[in-house]
Amino acid sequence: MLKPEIEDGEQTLADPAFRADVLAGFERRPRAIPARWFYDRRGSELFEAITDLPEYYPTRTEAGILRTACPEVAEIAGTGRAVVEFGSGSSTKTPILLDAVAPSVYVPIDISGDFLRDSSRVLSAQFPDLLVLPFEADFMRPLSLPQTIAETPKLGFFPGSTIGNMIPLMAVDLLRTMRQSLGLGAMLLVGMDRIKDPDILVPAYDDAAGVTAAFNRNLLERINRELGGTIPVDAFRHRAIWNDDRARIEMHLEATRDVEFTIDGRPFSMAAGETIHTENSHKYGQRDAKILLRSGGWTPIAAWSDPDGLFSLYLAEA
Ligand code: AVJ
Repeated sequence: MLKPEIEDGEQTLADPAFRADVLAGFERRPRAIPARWFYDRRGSELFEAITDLPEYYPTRTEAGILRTACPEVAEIAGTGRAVVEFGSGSSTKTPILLDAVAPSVYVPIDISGDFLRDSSRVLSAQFPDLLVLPFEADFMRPLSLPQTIAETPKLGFFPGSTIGNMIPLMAVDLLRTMRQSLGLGAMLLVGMDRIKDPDILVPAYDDAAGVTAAFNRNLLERINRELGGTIPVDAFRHRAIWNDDRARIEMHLEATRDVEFTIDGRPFSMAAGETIHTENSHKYGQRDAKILLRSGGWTPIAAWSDPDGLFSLYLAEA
């Protein structure tokens, strides 16, 4: 995913929602900023680099599961569905599903029009017979899909364990919203990362090469770039911790000394040791995942995992 034509260091026009989330996030205690703001151009590049790290198993594991599962998904879901992807088409996973299901229509949904246009162009070139209908929207809200596919049953696709970024309350809300958006007779294929030994989980979010640390700190750089911030980024340390009680990896940025800075002209200060909570990545056991799906109005009908039980893929029906 590439966001074009912005030079590094150039002050870009700030998204008012980004500004509001950052200011509110520094005001509250504990300080917290929603994880969705990681993904500016630099953040998306760093995330791509994370997916290639030896410690970060989810992406390659899920791709492996998809290669086995998708032909079976096609058998269960049948042909003639429109595939609707929530968070638009990453480079490697979407083609695996499209190859197996051979839908006539593919609807990638993303909040960023730039990413959406880029990934749609790539997929259209790869699948010349596929009608690609990019849809720029916040998939957390109910959406009306194009009238042309009103009668076509949908197969929702929500890979990458993105659902793990949400606290369960929000995840259930989203599942219900998806059910409403996808309509009667819909199915949903969703990837969830599993609970496992913290000795595997923590390094996946705190890699030896420091790419995840750079990804986390880029949020502060983005604030400086887009909101005219003066945060001393090198005074912050990346932290990844396993919260066993809530079954999630948390990422934080910890001030290593007392710091004072401004964001959009407003003064802020943090004492050494204080943190900003930047991400949750919830992990679900197989029963947890099924309860979550049912709570969101979906009936699980099939599940697939890798041989090591690191990651799972679920197929559910509305
Ligand atoms: C894209 C949200 C699934 O939680 O594993 C990777 C993001 N953060 N390394 C995840 C992420 C740090 C990733 N998701």
